[in-house]
Amino acid sequence: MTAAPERRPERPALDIEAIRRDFPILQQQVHGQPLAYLDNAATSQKPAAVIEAVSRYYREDNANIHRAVHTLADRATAAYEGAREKVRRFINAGSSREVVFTRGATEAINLVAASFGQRLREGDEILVSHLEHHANIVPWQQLCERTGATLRVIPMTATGELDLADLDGLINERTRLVSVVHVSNVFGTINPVERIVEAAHAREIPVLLDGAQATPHAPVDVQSLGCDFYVFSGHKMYGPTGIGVLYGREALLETMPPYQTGGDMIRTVSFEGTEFNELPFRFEAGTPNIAGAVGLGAAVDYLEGVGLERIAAREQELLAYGTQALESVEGLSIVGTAPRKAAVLSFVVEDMHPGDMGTILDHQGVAVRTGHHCAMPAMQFLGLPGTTRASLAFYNTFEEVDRLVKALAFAREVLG
Ligand code: 7TS
Repeated sequence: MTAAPERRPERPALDIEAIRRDFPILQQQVHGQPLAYLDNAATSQKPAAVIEAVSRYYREDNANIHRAVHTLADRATAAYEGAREKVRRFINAGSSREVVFTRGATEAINLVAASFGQRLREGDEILVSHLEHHANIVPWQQLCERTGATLRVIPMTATGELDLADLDGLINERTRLVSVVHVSNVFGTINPVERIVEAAHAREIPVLLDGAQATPHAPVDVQSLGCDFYVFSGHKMYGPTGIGVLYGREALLETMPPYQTGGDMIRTVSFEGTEFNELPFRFEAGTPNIAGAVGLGAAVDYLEGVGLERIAAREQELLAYGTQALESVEGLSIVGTAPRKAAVLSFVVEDMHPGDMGTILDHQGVAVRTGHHCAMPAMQFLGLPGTTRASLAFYNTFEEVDRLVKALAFAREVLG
């Protein structure tokens, strides 16, 4: 190992110690070591404000929404719709009619594939990229199998970026939808999605952006991105599991048939037929995850309190430090070296299997993810069975990065 990289001073505006105290789970030890939680791309930890909002909802306000006239039902409805408005503001959607609550990014994509997908015919094309999470591949592949449409793929490069050289050839008169990831969960690459939106819109083709790894890390503005759909998960942005969002442009959502059917998504039902409810309720059949939405609203409040700009700046400092620190580890190669990245560090170490390494790191109190990261096509392209991935959040510290590097050196000793 070479000399330790230079540390930049902590930004005085962000009190990391105070922030870490907001996250009860970070205070624990694992295998006798302080927990260094570096698996934030899988799911991030929850601040007490989110945990308490969910708990308070169940303790004080719980009722079903949009139906009864009693006080608790009013409060529950106000809390759920209040959360929708917070999310609308958070992504700068033009209207809360464009914010549909789902179980997560996966369900949001499945919703679009099931509903928007009904207009697909044999010979049509859906364009995704080689960098996608399985959640943005399999629903389209299944849709293509059902309809006879073809799945086309924007290629990737060895650096974990999109190869857009032939973008204008890939988007053609048969393309019905372009669906690409905003920020890669494996490599951290921030894709030039504006360029893709522009190329697709030149042919009036709608674009879905998978923002699961974007919303936790930097401000997202769906109107300035210009996308038609934007999906994300609450649990990756410090909110609860089981809640996520589909943003859809109102004019487009209006043209789409329901996804699931049942209660709450209807206006009138008789045995002669059913009239569907207005947006966004038309896409939210059944009792939704009310407490989850409330928790997501609290996560939005928390993120806005800390400030997305400050979070992005802090994470860029951690990324720069972590990149330099990992490069000093003998035999280690960082996988994914795009110039614009979120704080994701995927790597392989010569002669070491990622799975073994994950276990040894865990015994040092360092939590990382190892494997294919639900992006097997990207791994296949790189000829790798998997990587080890440290994904950082603003509450992580330079010391935790140092502990990762130390634990890696230890793993090399044990396994080497
Ligand atoms: N899209 C991207 C880019 C993701 O990273 C993930 C989850 C999903 C979609 C699916 O999100 P879900 O909340 O619906 O499951 N990514 C990861 C990961 O990188 N490690 O574990 C889950």
